[in-house]
Amino acid sequence: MPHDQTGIEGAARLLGESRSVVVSTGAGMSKESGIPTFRDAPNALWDKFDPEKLASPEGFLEDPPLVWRWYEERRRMIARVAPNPGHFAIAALEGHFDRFLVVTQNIDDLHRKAGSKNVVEMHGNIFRYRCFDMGHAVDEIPKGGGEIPPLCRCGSMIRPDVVWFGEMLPRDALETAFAAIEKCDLMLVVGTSGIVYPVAEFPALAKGAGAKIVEVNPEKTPITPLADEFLKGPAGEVLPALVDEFVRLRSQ
Ligand code: BJW
Repeated sequence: MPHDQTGIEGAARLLGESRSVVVSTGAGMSKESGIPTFRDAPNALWDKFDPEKLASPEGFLEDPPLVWRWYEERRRMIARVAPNPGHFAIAALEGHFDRFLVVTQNIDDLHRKAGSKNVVEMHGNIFRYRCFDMGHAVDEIPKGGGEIPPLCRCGSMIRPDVVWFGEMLPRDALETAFAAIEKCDLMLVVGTSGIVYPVAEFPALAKGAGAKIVEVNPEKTPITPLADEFLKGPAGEVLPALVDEFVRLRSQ
């Protein structure tokens, strides 16, 4: 057994007692799909690249072609990968609850590709574009993913529609997330290091509002002390086992 069965049973029982669930996911969720995480070695994105340079408005303005190329390369790589069993397990849970929301920091669209319907993207989506100055949505960019950012009809540079350090998160996404967190009975936190705000504070907000917390991660994080169940292991193995156990308990 690659993971702790007692923890799985406890977490499945907590799910069984819940009517309203929020699932908060980070980069570890997509690691088994082949997308590197940002911070956990080896091969983390931020080992090789400076986050302030590549994921901040200042970094973009300093070297637009560098940032544009970096995101185009990542976009092409992400377009080739598929959801993993963890994404499918979360999608399979959705129909069992009165309210169920996936709040993801990931920009890869894999929750929707796995069939999740109620998804809020806190840090944007790498398959969308907008312009830097005005935020105009850009439906089509010239084919071929050139070496420099194309220009919007307003003359401003086009950028990926993701949230960089120092930028506000989308207001709608924040409002939807906060409303669901306030009312949830359980928050399932998967594959995030829990250090990037404001999403890092979601588990504490949920706990403060009376929710149970279940965390899935191969490593402990700052969220772990809040967890009622910590399921140590990779999302692609732990989540299918958790959903199987939840369904087994339901059918008893
Ligand atoms: C597995 C696994 C497996 C491995 N299965 N798990 C309050 C206090 C302090 C600072 C701030 C604060 N409020 C705002 C800030 C500043 C800043 C911030 O938080 N900085 C911290 C680093 C200190 N936040 C912001 O700037 C945010 N904006 C904001 O708050 O606006 C208002 C404001 C602005 C300025 C000042 C004050 C207020 C915006 C944050 C935007 C983050 N953007 C990025 C890039 C997105 C685009 C892109 O992809 O390029 O988002 S940074 C990067 O980190 C990315 C991620 O979404 C985010 C979180 O990373 P995540 O998902 O947790 O990944 P990792 O790699 O860190 O962790 C992976 C985890 O998976 C690990 O735990 C592994 O163990 C685990 N794992 N394999 C399950 N198989």
